[in-house]
Amino acid sequence: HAPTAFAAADLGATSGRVVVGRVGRDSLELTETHRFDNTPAQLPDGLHWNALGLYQGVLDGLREAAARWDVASVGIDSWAVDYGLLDADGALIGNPFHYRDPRGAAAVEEVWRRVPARDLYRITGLQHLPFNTLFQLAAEQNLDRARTLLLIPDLLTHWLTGTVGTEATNASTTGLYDARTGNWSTPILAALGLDPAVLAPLRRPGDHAGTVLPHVAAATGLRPGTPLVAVASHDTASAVAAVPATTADFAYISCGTWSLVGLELDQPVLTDASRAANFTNELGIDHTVRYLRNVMGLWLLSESQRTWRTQGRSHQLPELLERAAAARPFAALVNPDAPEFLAPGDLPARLAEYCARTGQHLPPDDQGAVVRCILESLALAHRHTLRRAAELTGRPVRTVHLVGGGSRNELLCQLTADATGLPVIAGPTEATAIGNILVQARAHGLVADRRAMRRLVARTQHLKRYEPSGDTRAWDSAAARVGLS
Ligand code: ADP
Ligand code: LRH
Repeated sequence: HAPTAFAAADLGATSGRVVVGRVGRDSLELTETHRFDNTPAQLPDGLHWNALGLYQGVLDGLREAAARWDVASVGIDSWAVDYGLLDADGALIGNPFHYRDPRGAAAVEEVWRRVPARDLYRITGLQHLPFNTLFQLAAEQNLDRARTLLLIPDLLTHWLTGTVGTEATNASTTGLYDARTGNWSTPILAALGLDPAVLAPLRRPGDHAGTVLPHVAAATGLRPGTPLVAVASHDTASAVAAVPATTADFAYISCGTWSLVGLELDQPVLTDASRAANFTNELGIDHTVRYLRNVMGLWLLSESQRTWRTQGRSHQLPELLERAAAARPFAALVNPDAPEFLAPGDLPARLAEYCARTGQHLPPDDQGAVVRCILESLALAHRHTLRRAAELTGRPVRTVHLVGGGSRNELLCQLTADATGLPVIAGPTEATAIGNILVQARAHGLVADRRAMRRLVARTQHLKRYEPSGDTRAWDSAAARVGLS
């Protein structure tokens, strides 16, 4: 049998890409047909995504895909939480807000007055992040005019097909989704005064999500009637689906703009201890639970690079990582999840301020020291989060799978192995696109189940193993210094 081609549109906060996966009985070959920057824009009313630019990038990638292969279906995933609103004519109201805009944070107290945080957790199992959809909606100015709310991948699916739906893994990040019933939470919607009719019906990964509109087929060269498959449209859910684990005792770090650090479970953990540790129970494929925490991730590095670029200084990764490798270990450490690192702006300066406040010294223009500080601090947060996850679930962890763009950062992989005292298996880099493709392939009948998906990834993709150095004592005292023991 010749392999079948599936197209994944994968929109990350750093970049968007279209990847074609050719899936055979025992083969998986990937080609990236297009990659484009995802650059937000600060407007007078706040920080926004460029939704039409992303749509155009997806069309460009699909056109290149269709020129080279007979594409059997298309799937779309993106970062979580954010949404667009459609009016009665189906037109997009304004530009979607970026989750790094502060408007959600300003609405948190008001939401908690209506539904106490403890009740929210009991129902949704969702970690508290100030930008969760429900907080953004409490600050939303356009709800009166809105007829339909669509999360970002669902908005693009709507533009490609005309259909309306909400994919469930991403719905689980809104704060409006009941983790116990698998439906929108009527009590939360009522308490917040949200009209349930604004929320589109739920779709599950593998569901049919419509066919490309005639003008989309004409613009891309896709066969008329090419289906869209609802994949795990939350990028992290697709990444976890593609973790190349071959045993049960694994943890994962989906490492890109964010580090999503945790375990795959069968049942949510909704205890007070879990809430206090701010672990989330987001939905994975096959009703699995992604029990994890957001760690600030390589945003700290990419935003530092952006700062240095605007200052006319060197900002290329290979050079920065080389300097970090040569820098003095444990010179300065931060808790990467400090809220002051969330917003865009001069990150080296904020890291330096944090260090000054905590009796450390970090010169913001010493690039080697800054990058070393970021990577060691991330490794400490990885270690802390993995240990908490194991404690809260009683599950042993013997291997860490690190997937996403961060798996190409050899220093970070080694530091994570050293800090955790566990072997780190790095790769694949494009786990998210692979998870997207394999859910389509499964819907097409080419892959049997989740384990077969993972085995296929493990057999076909380039992975690199990092052994821990063996002595975690230096890491123990470093962790204590930043309260991450
Ligand atoms: P997202 O999906 O959130 O946009 P990615 O998974 O694409 O993020 O990861 C992007 C990050 O991966 C970049 O910020 C960068 O730090 C890291 N990265 C990408 N390529 C390399 C590389 N060649 N070496 C080291 N790090 C890399
Ligand atoms: C990673 C991610 C993460 C969310 C954040 C908004 O791309 O989807 O899982 O918490 O973006």
